[in-house]
Amino acid sequence: MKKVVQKLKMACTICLVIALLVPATVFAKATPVSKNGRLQVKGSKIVNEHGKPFVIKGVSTHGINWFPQYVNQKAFQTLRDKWGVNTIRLSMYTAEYNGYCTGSSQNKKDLKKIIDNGVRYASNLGMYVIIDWHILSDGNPLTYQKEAKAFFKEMATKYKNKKNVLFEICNEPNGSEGNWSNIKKYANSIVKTIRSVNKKAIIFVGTPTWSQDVNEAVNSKVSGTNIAYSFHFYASTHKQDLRNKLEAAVKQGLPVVVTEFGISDAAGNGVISKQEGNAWMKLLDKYKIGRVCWSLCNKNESSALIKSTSSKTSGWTRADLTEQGKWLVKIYTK
Ligand code: IDC
Repeated sequence: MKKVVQKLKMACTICLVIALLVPATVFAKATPVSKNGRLQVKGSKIVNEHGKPFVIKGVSTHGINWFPQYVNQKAFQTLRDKWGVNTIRLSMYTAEYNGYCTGSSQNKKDLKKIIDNGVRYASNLGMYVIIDWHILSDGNPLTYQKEAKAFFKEMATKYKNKKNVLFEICNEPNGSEGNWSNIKKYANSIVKTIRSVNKKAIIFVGTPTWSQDVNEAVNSKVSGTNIAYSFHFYASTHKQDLRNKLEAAVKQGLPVVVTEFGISDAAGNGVISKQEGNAWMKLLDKYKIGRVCWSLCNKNESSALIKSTSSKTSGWTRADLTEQGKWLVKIYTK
């Protein structure tokens, strides 16, 4: 009996010593990035570092120029732990709302600081982060090509060792000058700039007509590796004919990610359609297509995820969420 007690004591001491020696990080929660590592484009799919399909489940900020308060670590943690989100998109308007290319040089610095904070919070939490060059009223990406080159050179250099940083180089080309020929010209040049310092990060290229015409890219791809194409939809406006367009492109092998969507109308407002939203999710699930929902803010519009009456910037409960917000959490956590 004495011997048994002695052995038990010994075992306890050993356990205690091991527990003290093993650093706390070993016990840290597995995160999307710790489990999946660097994402890559393989055929028409986004895969993890083990070559297995990875589905981006993201939330986009509204313009960080407009709603910077949501770029905080607690917010991202709520998204990761309570909403099932693995990716944050940091949207930086280039023209509107103190846009990067239209504001002062102090404004440029402020915006880059927000991006830097956002990347740090996402990295701390093991989440992916998309840096989005949010062209919109500047429909032709060539309009601010010079600024984009300098910006992406800086970002690609700064984050070249970060596995979790992805680049979206033109949110939504539109208008007659936002055509595929101009987008390609722009993309080839930006891809070259990024690749001169950063060989591997995924680059998303927007497509004509507010990132709907993925068909244009099918037989006319941008050269390089780890490049995918953006497709955007707003379910209350965009329905089956657009789903057909997306499906056709994916069937032809085009790597596509829905880097922005909502279930409101295309203006980001009006009635929402959960029914159309569900039909879209069914299609995206079928092909394991990534998706990022617009937007993390409390603006009084139906595409906002937080109610305008809630001023919380993290730790939201159901009562703080809009109809789209509640729908999204249900979809992402099911
Ligand atoms: C919308 C915002 C809205 C803002 C408007 C104009 O929700 O508050 O006033 O932009 O800047 C997009 C764009 C995205 C739009 C969104 C909804 O990428 O910037 O945000 N949308 O209209 N493409 C299709 C829809």
